[in-house]
Amino acid sequence: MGIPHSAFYEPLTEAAAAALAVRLGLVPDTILHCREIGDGNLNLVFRVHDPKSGKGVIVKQALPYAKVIGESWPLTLDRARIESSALVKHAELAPGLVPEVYYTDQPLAVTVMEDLSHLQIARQALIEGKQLPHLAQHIGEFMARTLFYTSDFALEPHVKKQLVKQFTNPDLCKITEDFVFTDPFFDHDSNDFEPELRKAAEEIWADTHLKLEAAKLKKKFLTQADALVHGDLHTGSIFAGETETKVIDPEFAFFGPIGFDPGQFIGNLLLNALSREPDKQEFLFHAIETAWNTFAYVFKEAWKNSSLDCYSEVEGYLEHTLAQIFEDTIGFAGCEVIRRTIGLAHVADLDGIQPHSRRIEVKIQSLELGKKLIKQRRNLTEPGQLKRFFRHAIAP
Ligand code: SR1
Ligand code: MG
Repeated sequence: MGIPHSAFYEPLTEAAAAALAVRLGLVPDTILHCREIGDGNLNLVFRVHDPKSGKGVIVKQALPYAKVIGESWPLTLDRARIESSALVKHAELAPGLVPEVYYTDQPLAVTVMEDLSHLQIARQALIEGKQLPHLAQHIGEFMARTLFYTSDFALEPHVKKQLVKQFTNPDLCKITEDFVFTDPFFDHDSNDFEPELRKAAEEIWADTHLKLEAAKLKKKFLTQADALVHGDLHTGSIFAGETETKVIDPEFAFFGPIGFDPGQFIGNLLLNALSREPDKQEFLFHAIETAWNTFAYVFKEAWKNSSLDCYSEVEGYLEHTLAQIFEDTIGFAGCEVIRRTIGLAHVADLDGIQPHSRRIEVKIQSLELGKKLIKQRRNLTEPGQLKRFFRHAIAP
């Protein structure tokens, strides 16, 4: 684009973010609005917007520490490179389902991308009771395409291993290893929960069967380099509207187990279901079925049309692969549900429940659900079973 890259890192101000967008020719050099709108845990996010033309862009910058914890916790700026490379890869594999990247500056840890302000973060929309008619199908497609086409089923081994190198992401993986797969299962300082949940948390820490199953899932996350997973595919990483869906924030992307993304997505739909009265949960179970069925359908079609694996036509191999992904999905969903209830970084679906006594009741249900998803994941073989499982798991 002819714009010189910066030589060194410094956090942007609103004025500097606006100046960058003007320099890139993405917004006119008139009276601009620029506001830092980041509400996530890690980064600065500026929206630069020209009210006259309606044109806008997002300037996202990684901070050298985790915003959610504070400056005492350094965090690699390399995550900005991972995020922009993953957005580009995702756009290639799942066109229309990610924001367009206009510019990246690695030393400055900046990615400039499409403004999606006409859409709403899916978590917030679901909390408000919106149904997001295409969310589940779009996410099913996104997961199948990005996961299948970055796996050994679709790539030559050298190409795949080159990508594994490019997306090696140890610092961000460590966050997930700690906060999703470890700390909530132990009496760790990072855990965060209401005093009324202490007994339920202590039951988790003492549950050796649960810990054995959590250890197996953690091992998969650590070692199973199946495909380029988004790595943080909760409903806060998705913009959605009536017709459009865009997956954002792949800074946690790395080569991991295929079931991780569907597990996080389904886990977050279950968290939203927990926050609702039973007669308002139906949409979520339907969305879970649609997401999985779309994922499985698109994955199967890709396998039939594009698999390079000489074993792909061996009877039973595709079915075995999908059954294993489903089992992992349910287990990872269970870890996500527990972590968002007693670990670090909660979700508004549960934390926003009023009154306090109801919130505690629901969080206890959430822990029960999470435990059973992990321990009984092998008993579930298709998404249509989840509604009954859910009701049974949270029954008093
Ligand atoms: C310290 S970061 C906490 C969480 O925020 C991100 O969105 C990930 O979910 C991470 O685990
Ligand atoms: Mg994020």
